[in-house]
Amino acid sequence: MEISKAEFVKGVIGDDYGLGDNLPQVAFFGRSNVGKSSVINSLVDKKDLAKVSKTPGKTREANFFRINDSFYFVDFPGYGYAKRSMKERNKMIKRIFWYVKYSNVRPKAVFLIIDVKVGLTVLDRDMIKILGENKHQVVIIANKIDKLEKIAAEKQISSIQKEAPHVSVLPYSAKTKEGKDELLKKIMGFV
Ligand SMILES: Nc1nc2c(ncn2[C@@H]2O[C@H](COP(=O)(O)OP(=O)(O)OP(=O)(O)O)[C@@H](O)[C@H]2O)c(=O)[nH]1
Ligand SMILES: [Mg+2]
Repeated sequence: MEISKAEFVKGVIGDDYGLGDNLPQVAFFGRSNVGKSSVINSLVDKKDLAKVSKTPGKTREANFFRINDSFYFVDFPGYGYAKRSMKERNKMIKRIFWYVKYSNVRPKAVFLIIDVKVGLTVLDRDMIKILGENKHQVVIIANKIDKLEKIAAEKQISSIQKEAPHVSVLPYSAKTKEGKDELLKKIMGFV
């Protein structure tokens, strides 16, 4: 299935993630700068639906995009950006944990985006653990695969897969759109 319509609906700073229409949500989590906004743009074939930042850590709101009038992509602020104050980083992580644990809206799935060259960080592992404990469906998107040669890419994917054996890991590039069909298929299976 293709995405024929994608529109920005709103940015949420507080804790109210319901939009009053009960449409399903899929969430995109990940460290700052891993390409969350770029992945969303690549899926909807628009260059700047979600703001892509030269300076990481720019997205502060959880941004809601309505897709095909039938579900939402939620672009969460990145966690773990080193240049932010510890206090602010903790605040961000708390908000994400709150959404995962207590929000009135449960996402149908969480797509955890990582930079394939960096692999899983400590915060990503914590996130996977908490998502698992709260029975969320999780898929890891190993983004920026275009930055690795084929053999290095395969090696890195299998080592990420070994670290997170119960989660599927999708090689992806928001730049070349490698993996797009597989990712769309996964998303459509959840919503
Ligand atoms: N080579 C390459 N670069 C990418 C890819 N995806 C994103 N980028 C680049 O990575 C940088 C960060 O991308 P964003 O989409 O803004 O990342 P983000 O995770 O939304 O960042 P925050 O909102 O700050 O948390 C930008 O310079 C993008 O152009 C990719 O697949 N390949
Ligand atoms: Mg972003």
